[in-house]
Amino acid sequence: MRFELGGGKAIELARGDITAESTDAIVNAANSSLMGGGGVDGAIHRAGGPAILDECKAIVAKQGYLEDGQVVATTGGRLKARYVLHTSGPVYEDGTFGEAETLASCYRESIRLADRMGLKTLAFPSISTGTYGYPVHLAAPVAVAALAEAMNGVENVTLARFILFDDLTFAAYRDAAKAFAEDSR
Ligand code: AR6
Repeated sequence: MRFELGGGKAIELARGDITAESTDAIVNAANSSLMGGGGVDGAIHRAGGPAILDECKAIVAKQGYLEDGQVVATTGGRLKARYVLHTSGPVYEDGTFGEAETLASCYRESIRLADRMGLKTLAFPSISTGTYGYPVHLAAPVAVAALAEAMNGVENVTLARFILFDDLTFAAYRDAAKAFAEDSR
């Protein structure tokens, strides 16, 4: 499913496994330690191999833990994607702890970093809606709006894909993207 943003830019939604994506970079829903974990983080480290963790360790040694909503880049190791952008989403409490702002920052800062790196295509998982407990029907509209807004503000990134692991998550993002497209007409 594809949503045109104008200016030759688009957002696509697909069901699937993000480790198989051949976009220039994939985004990892990591945590601030950058030491790997379960969910999509575990899958990316398994598929990409140990080079990714080595690079994460070097980043933490140099600049300390990653703040929530911020992003750092490593190479993709054995992945098809050349780079992995690691971001730490918010742990969802009840929505009053700035969770939406932090979640939006993950998407916005990933797009901006990819753009500074000269990348054109990027794939995202549904950040924070697994282990971190963000209800997907609340996360999806935040994610779609933040991504569309950030893409409109950059030069190089022309395609962002949401790669969604299950039917419920896909449906939530499809509904959010349709509503966003209608609202922006
Ligand atoms: N491809 C695409 N999406 C996936 C994949 C995959 N291979 N595997 C899982 N998902 P989660 P979070 C979906 O828990 O909530 C980790 O331990 C999953 O179904 O991976 O941001 C980190 O180290 C869900 O829809 O990330 C952190 O400690 C979505 O990815 C913590 O979990 C996000 O689920 C981050 O939690």
